[in-house]
Amino acid sequence: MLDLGAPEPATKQQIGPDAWLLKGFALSDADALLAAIEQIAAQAPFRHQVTPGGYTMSAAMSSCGAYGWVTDRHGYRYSPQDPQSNQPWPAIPALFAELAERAAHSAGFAHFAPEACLINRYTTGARMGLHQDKDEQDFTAPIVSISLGAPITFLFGGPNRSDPTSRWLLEHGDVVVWGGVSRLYFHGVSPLGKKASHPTTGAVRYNLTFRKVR
Ligand code: MD3
Ligand code: FE
Repeated sequence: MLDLGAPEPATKQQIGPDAWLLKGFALSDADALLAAIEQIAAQAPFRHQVTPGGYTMSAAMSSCGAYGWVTDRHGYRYSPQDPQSNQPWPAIPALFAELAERAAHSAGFAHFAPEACLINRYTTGARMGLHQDKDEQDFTAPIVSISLGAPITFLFGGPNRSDPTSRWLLEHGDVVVWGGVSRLYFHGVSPLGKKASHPTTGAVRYNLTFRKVR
């Protein structure tokens, strides 16, 4: 039997130094990903966390993997337990890890083994302001993100907060790999639009980000 191996994404678009948009890379796994998110959320429910500045995040979050990302009045950190249950986070499903590894490989990062998967859930108006992801100890590993559900506008800046931003539409099934210097670039997402919706999720967007933490 002829085996062509992993299918290449329809388009692999470079959006920054070592940052690659793999359009539709997760499309064929999208239903299974959404079902797995539902299972994870049954164990570790989505919650609106509060930042050290006292601001309640508009995106609801959960996590799976050896570590989850936690913020409260005391600061940001990775924690091996869900502070809401004091239990370990649910394991990263094999499908998640395989997909993230395949995406990283396709962008030139071999042997990516995520230790944490953060799950963001956006409803109408939810956003994420410009920020850097700096709570991990190893910036040489890439971050892989998977978008599911309603489309959103992603803002991609540079190494300084004041750098100009480019805008990219992230749609159901899109995967982005952020490595190299892009790994520390400022980024965020615009508020989820009032008309943004997807046949499967309605007016909800999920984003999975896979990270090496230590
Ligand atoms: C670029 N999430 O969880 S995903 C985050 O759509 C986060 O939920 C956004 O920013 C979301 O921290 C954007 C794309 C993304 C994730 C991590 C990055 C882009 C990144 C890290 C470095 C550079
Ligand atoms: Fe981020």
